[in-house]
Amino acid sequence: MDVAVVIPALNEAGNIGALVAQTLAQPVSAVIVADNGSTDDTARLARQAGAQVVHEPRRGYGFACAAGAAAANADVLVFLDGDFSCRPAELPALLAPLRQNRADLVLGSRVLGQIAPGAMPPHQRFGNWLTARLMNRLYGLTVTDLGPYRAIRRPLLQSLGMREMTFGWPTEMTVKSARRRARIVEVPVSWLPRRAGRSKISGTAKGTVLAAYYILGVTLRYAF
Ligand SMILES: Nc1nc2c(ncn2[C@@H]2O[C@H](COP(=O)(O)OP(=O)(O)OP(=O)(O)O)[C@@H](O)[C@H]2O)c(=O)[nH]1
Ligand SMILES: [Mg+2]
Repeated sequence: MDVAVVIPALNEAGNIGALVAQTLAQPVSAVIVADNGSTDDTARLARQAGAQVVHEPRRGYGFACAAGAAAANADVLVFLDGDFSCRPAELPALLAPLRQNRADLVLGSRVLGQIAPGAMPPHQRFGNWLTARLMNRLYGLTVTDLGPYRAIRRPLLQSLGMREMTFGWPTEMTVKSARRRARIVEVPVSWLPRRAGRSKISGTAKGTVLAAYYILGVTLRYAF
């Protein structure tokens, strides 16, 4: 099974070099950093560490993930954040259900795993819990979290016709896969506080409100 890792990154110069190096130490064939218009050294440091870098000037988490995915031709795509909040060493566990051919989409659950102190603010914990319950109710799922650390078969992703190019991207992937009756499996993953640099989503009021709005909107949109 050929695996490519896509890392969306916006101004992650303090994290990206070591993150790429640790990811390349895993059984993967490529690490693609989707540089979302960074104004720091993210692209150069990513390349220096051995990543393939694609540039996506349109701002948005989904735009970055989509650009990275478009540049990959592996059987399986893994997404992980560029701020070191996910552990590359947990990749084998994330990939196991795909290798065993019992999943098409594997979601890393931080609720089932370990959340480091200070890594997830209470409002995000509550919002994730509530939305996961709503998603389960509407789509017949049994998920516990809405995390970004995930692995998907590339043909499935390509068939989804992804449209949410900002905060709604991970949610759209999950609910459309559920609609397709794809096999969705959760595995426990760790969640760490971002190692360096500034928060753009959960650590800011604007980011939190926008993320909640998009995540809920997408959860409802594809339900009926
Ligand atoms: N918000 C945002 N993040 C982007 C974008 N493009 C890429 N990213 C990356 O998406 C990942 C998630 O963003 P974070 O700022 O870590 O959001 P968060 O995890 O909610 O917040 P903290 O971990 O508390 O900083 C990081 O790797 C960002 O660098 C973008 O356009 N907007
Ligand atoms: Mg983060």
